[in-house]
Amino acid sequence: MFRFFKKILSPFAKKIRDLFSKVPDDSTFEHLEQIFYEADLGAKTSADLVDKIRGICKKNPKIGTEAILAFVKKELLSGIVTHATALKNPHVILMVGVNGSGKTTSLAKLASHYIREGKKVLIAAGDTFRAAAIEQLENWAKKIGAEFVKSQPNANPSGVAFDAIAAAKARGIDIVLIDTAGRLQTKTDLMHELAKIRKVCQKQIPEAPHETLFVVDATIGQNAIDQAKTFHAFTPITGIILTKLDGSAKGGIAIAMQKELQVPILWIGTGEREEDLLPFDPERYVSDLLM
Ligand SMILES: Nc1nc2c(ncn2[C@@H]2O[C@H](COP(=O)(O)OP(=O)(O)OP(=O)(O)O)[C@@H](O)[C@H]2O)c(=O)[nH]1
Ligand SMILES: [Mg+2]
Repeated sequence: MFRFFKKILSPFAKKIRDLFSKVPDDSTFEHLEQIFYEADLGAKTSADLVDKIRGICKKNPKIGTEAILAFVKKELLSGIVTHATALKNPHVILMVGVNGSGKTTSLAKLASHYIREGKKVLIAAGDTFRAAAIEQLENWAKKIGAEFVKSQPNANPSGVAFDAIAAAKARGIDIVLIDTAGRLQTKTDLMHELAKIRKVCQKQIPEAPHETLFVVDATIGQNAIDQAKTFHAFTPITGIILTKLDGSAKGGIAIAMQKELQVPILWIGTGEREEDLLPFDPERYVSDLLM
């Protein structure tokens, strides 16, 4: 499964190795900053890292490339949050994010993951704005064998969440996954609606939703961080799903996001099929980044 990460991440380490195959000078460090920046590590992290590496090279001109890479690895991992979620019964997961980020697909992938683990899963069509969105999710539910709760198009999404959790309690469901409509983080009224959905979940189970997962497209680069910050301000995000990493050559966004937000990336989307979802392991990821 980690061959995927290696494929997208290994050019990063190769570029650094090539760069340090010669005695470093000022242009080496400029180049290095560019490599970090292009990998989507963000301007500040890139500049800070280069300053530190420049200092190390000055102090120890004979330091080898592998030692530099080991230092980069340590730095990238510092401050990265990890987590373990204990599943509640029923365990309620709310999916949020901007339009087209991959919420519905990721929800189906997660549902499929839990079903393969032997859990009873119920999916709630909380994106009530479009009939097509309800249909898309219903098709997934049929395909993967999940129970399904929906409303009429344009019904109140909070009502669907409320009904879904009630049904889950009555039917002994383990996992409830609630889809929501995509929304731009600048649309304040829609952002407030997310808070309403959360409140209604709490009427059914005081701790619900147990997870609020922010789904974000890796190919949009640093904008992902701004999006996440605004969502986080309206509705506390407990984890991130980074999608479409198969379409991005820039693995650094995963590191930059966690450092900036202090919210763990839990899953990574690597394609459009239900099995294209990988759990995110920062240690392993950074190792592959620097292979
Ligand atoms: N290549 C690739 N495509 C993905 C991935 N995740 C989702 N997609 C595709 O991205 C498109 C949008 O996915 P959806 O799951 O419908 O996105 P959404 O966030 O639910 O969209 P809205 O409900 O319209 O806001 C679909 O064509 C998906 O197949 C991924 O990890 N990799
Ligand atoms: Mg959707």
